[in-house]
Amino acid sequence: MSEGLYSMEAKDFDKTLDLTKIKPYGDTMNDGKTQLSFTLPVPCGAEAVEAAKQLLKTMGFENPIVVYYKELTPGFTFFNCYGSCTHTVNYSTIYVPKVESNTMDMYETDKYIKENIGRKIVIVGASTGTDAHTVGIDAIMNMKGYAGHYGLERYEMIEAYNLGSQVPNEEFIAKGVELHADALLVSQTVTQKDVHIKNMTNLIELMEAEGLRDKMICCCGGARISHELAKELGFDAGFGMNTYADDVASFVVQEMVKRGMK
Ligand code: B12
Repeated sequence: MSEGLYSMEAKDFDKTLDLTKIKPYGDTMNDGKTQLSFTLPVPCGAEAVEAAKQLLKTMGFENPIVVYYKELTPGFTFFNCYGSCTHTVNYSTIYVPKVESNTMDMYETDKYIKENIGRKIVIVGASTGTDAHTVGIDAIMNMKGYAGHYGLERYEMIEAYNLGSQVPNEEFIAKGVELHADALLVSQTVTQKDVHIKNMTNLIELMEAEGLRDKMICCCGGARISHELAKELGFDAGFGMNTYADDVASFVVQEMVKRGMK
């Protein structure tokens, strides 16, 4: 066997896992290996590659390598890079607020509604404001569901209304009132320039102004939505990526019972 990496044995590699100092794992523990991509507003060429490497060093990456770069349009260069992260995070002290409910499947939720609420509940959902993305709210509401989880339309004890996308907040609230909604579900995908924050804040303000806020449970979801953000904005719960109808349905019905909503 030749020199260098090939002559190393498993015992030569770092295997220490210290949860107070975690960093990215590439080939071996604590090597910090990270892949990242970005665009710089400069013409494609050697100077652009050097600028990308210098930027990586400033970000705290050792041994920066540009593995791919391409002109996007004149004056703009896209990069894929690797580097070894020099920073660490104390994982053991991390606290993340989460939705506190027991997640039940569709059958369990239907049974829970029958036993604890005694009537069908009404849930109205939409992708609101200027947001045109429907796949997220469809994943939660459509009969066929998503990734093996049935959507709310399939639940025997839930009347689910999916209003689609780009629904203005005023229209969304009016529909909720008309249908006697127990819960409103907002989906937000576009977060550029914090457009989701403005839109979701506006919804809560309108509901408060109309004296409706405590009459309906308000949940939001989307790839960049967290429970913490949702609570900050005045929602009851927020659901991020890898959440399903089960999660939000379980939360809504348990919250209804907690609040005595019959
Ligand atoms: C498909 C798509 C589109 C389609 C949408 C078609 C449709 N009918 O929905 C089209 C082509 C129309 C589109 C348009 C645009 N898009 Co687009 N799009 C995507 C794409 C590729 C996939 C999104 C998706 O469907 N994901 C699958 C679903 C299932 O995931 P999800 O939405 O996260 O939902 C899950 C959870 O988040 C959660 N969830 C979601 N909502 C809710 C709600 C509740 C109540 C609950 C409980 C849970 C929940 O449950 C779901 C299941 O687990 C993403 C990139 C990507 N790969 O993610 C970009 C992306 C979302 N789009 C983006 C952008 C910028 C746009 C445009 C603004 C582009 C433009 N300049 O025109 C426009 C939107 C214009 C507008 N007014 O909204 C950006 C958003 C960046 C940002 N964070 O702001 C992304 C991330 C692409 C990118 N990297 O830049 N897009």
